[in-house]
Amino acid sequence: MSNTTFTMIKPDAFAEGHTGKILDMIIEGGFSIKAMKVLRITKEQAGAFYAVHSERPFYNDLCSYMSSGPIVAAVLEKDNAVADFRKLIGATNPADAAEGTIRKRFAKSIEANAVHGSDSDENAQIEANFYFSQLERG
Ligand code: IDP
Ligand code: MG
Repeated sequence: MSNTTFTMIKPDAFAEGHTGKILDMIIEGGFSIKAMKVLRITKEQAGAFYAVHSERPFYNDLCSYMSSGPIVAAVLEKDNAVADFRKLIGATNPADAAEGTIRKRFAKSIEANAVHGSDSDENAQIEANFYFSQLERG
């Protein structure tokens, strides 16, 4: 599965109309979109998705934020997808994100940082399965 990663366009970026430009950067970056949908998740679903962070001080705010409006969820393919996508999105904190990255361009804060990207092949699989059935993923 080293050719697959999972992303979300987060509520602030979606609400501000950055979806088209972000998808363009993803496609220009050499990724193909294997599955994609717009949806809203509940705070409980956000809590399950980010369960790994449940002990962190920002967890409750993060779950409220991620359920505050529509998001885009997508499965992406490219050789070396996980690492290359983390490079394309940039550091978690936009203050540390490199020029030309999606977060540098669109993130508003360390929390409202525009996009999600999986951090391992294993999590890419788990996260894609969280949002998409096998049928939807093809
Ligand atoms: P990542 O999205 O770059 O992998 P993680 O450490 O996995 O970063 O954190 C998950 C998400 O939690 C971040 O994308 C961001 O939205 C939020 N977050 C991370 N660290 C902080 C923080 O220190 N304050 C507020 N929100 C944070
Ligand atoms: Mg992470």
